[in-house]
Amino acid sequence: MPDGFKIIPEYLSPAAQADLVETLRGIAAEAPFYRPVMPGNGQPFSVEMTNAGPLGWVSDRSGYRYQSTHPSTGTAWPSIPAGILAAWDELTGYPAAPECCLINLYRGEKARMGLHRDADEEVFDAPVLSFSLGDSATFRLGGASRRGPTKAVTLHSGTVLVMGGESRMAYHGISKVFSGTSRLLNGGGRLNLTLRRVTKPKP
Ligand code: MD6
Ligand code: FE
Repeated sequence: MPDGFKIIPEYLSPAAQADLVETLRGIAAEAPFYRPVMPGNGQPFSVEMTNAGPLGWVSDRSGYRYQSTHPSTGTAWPSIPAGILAAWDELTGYPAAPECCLINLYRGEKARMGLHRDADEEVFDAPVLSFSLGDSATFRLGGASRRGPTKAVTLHSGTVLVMGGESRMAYHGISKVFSGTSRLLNGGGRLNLTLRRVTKPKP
C-alpha cells in the first residue's frame, strides 16, 4: 500500500455506528439526499448524496464544485457531527478543521462509484478521511493514472480509511456493495462519509 494510505477496521464500535446513523438521520432531514448528475451529459449518479459542513461537494451539468448551500433547498448544509470532527483531529493531526463532509448513500445492487481522484480542493496537504457504515463494499485503489492496476480492499461497517501522503491523489472507487451484509441501516445499503479540507487555512 502507498505511503499515507491507512485502513483502520472497527474504528467505530457498533454503538458509535448506531449513534452516527441516528445523527445522519437528522442531517438528512435538514439536507435531503439527492441524486447528482454528471457534468456535460447529465447522466444520474447511481449513488445519492448530501453534505455537512461549511462547503458541500456537488455535481451538476455545469461541473463539480464546492458550495455552501444545498442545490435543491438552497439552505446552508448542517454542521459536521462533533464526533467526526474529533476523529479528524485524532487521525490527521491537521491544524485546521475539515470543511466538507460528503455523505454518499448506496442503495441497491447497482450503486457504485467509478474510479476518480478527489481533486476539486484548493489544498491537498490534508489527508482525506472516510467512514463506512452499513453493507460491506469493495474499495479499489489505483495509482496516479486512471489506467493501470488497482488493489481491492473490503471496507466493513465501522472502518475508517485515511488517504494522505502519496495516496492523496490516487485514483480510487467503489466497485461493489454487498447487499445484506449489515443490518445497521433500515432497508439496507451503505453510507460513506468523506471528510476534506477544501481551502487553505488562515495563518
Ligand atoms: C466511498 N469513497 O467509500 C467513496 N475518497 O463510498 C471515496 O471516494 C473516498 O473513501 C477519498 C478518500 C477516501 C474515500
Ligand atoms: Fe473519493
